[in-house]
Amino acid sequence: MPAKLYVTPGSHPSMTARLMLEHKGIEYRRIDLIAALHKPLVRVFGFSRTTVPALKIDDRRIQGSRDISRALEDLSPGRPLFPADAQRRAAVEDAERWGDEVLQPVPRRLSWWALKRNSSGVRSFLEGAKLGLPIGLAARTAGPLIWASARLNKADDAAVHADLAALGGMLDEVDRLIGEGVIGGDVPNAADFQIVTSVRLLMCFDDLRAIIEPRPAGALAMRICPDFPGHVPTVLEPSERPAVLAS
Ligand SMILES: N[C@@H](CCC(=O)N[C@@H](CS)C(=O)NCC(=O)O)C(=O)O
Repeated sequence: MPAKLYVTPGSHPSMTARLMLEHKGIEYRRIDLIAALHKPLVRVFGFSRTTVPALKIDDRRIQGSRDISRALEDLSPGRPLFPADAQRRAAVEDAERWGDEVLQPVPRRLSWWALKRNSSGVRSFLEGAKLGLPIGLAARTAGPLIWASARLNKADDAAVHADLAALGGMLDEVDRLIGEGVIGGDVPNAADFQIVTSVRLLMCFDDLRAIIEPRPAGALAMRICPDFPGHVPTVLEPSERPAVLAS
């Protein structure tokens, strides 16, 4: 039976899992769930936590993009996600952890905060998703779920303003990892797949795309993850535009 990957539209770690499964050439069926409603649903499907990506493969249930990268590596060692050399592997694992713990929450908070401010882009995130209802209807009724997701992710003005202030440094870190060859090689590794989906989601924002696109981080995100449905029109007030945007 093919693997099943539970995702939500616009979920960047879900895209990380999709890209890793495709990299490994593992056949899978994608199950799209509606954000916020997915939290109880993944529990109903037998997973222990409430997050996506959630992968059912060979009767195993694995949650979390970093646990998924390791499980895929064990199940299918071809096209490795981690270098064989111990020192290089440690660098990739560190970068993957940073991508998961530090970078990943930033585009998540920004997305829910921005959609709460202007929900006109919500339909674009649903493109291609099979939610069991027409995407026009899903988009029109998304208001309470956007509000709930913003609240669940603590995506308030203070958190988002801090994220915007930190964004330039985070993009510098991605560029540094590329410069040092930890990510950005000819064949992507687990840290590439972890980090580029966050950068790619940030590039869905009209407010941010132009400053990310010319950077090594932007080029790498477009190379590894060219297709990421979603478009967030300009939402930032001039006073909220981070220093990185002003330069
Ligand atoms: N960092 C973890 C967690 C992913 C995560 O937080 N996913 C969000 C969607 S992008 C989610 O399912 N949130 C629901 C929750 O926090 O309960 C990973 O990379 O898998």
